[in-house]
Amino acid sequence: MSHHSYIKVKKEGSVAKLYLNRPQQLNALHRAMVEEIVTALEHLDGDEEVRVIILLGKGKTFAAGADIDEMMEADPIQLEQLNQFAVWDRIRLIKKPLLAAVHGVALGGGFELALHCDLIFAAADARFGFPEVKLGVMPGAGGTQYLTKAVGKHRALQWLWSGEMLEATLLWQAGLIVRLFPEQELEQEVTIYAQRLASQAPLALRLIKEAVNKAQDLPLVEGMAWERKNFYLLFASQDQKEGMRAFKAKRSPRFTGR
Ligand code: DAK
Repeated sequence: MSHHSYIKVKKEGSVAKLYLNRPQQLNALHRAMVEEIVTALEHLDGDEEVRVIILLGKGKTFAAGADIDEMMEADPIQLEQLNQFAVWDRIRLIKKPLLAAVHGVALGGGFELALHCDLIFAAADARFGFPEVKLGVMPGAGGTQYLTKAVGKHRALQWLWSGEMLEATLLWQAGLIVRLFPEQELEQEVTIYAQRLASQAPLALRLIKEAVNKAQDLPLVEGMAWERKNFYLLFASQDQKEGMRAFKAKRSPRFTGR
């Protein structure tokens, strides 16, 4: 189904895979590529057959950051007028579970893309980093915010100031990566995880995601209100009835997402 230039999309039942596919440039993210990624994510988010989305990289690596060639001569007025983050910010609006499977490196914008996913899985020898400081700039696509929320101020500052490559094991210890696998098993293992997730009630998954994201943004009382609203909402679903009846009948539930 893929008619894209810089990505590849593959549907495997209820799991969709979106591959970054600009391997000669180590999947460096330029504007046209970001546009393709976000448009495809939105398409999959609206596709009833799809329940979980996995982001992966083709070739040697996940993504070596934003495209330096494209940024090099930029000036601030041009950047303001391009308003390229308007596209990027739509990633946050994806409602379905979004998993990153990272091998090779995830640097700069590549790391930020992984941080926009709900869970990050990685190859045991993958490396991550924010090299922006070495280019005389700083992250602009959420790096300082997402990383700080994920690992706290002190580790975030250390890593953002150094610009160093960080071993996946270090990020796993920090709780940012949920599981590590040998690189040759990464895609298969993340697919198995995604398939299991795809058998859960889809509306529950998306409303849990929304509530957890609110927990990161809002004061507790407001977050609790979101939780309660979403909890009530699920009682309007057929899957709530199915889940509870299946429990009583001692059989497995069959969730339809309705
Ligand atoms: N941009 C452009 N080309 C890149 C690239 C990049 N980020 N990374 C690699 N390439 C290109 C290389 O130039 C090289 O091209 P040729 O020389 O073959 O033409 C080819 O990919 C292979 O790379 P290497 O020869 O360097 O491969 P190595 O295995 O030796 O090294 C490396 C791999 C990952 C260590 C190295 O390539 C590297 O350090 N890359 C740059 C890492 C980096 O500084 N990344 C940029 C951080 S700044 C935005 C979103 C995010 C951002 C901005 C805007 N929007 C939504 C608009 C964030 C900014 C950043 O990410």
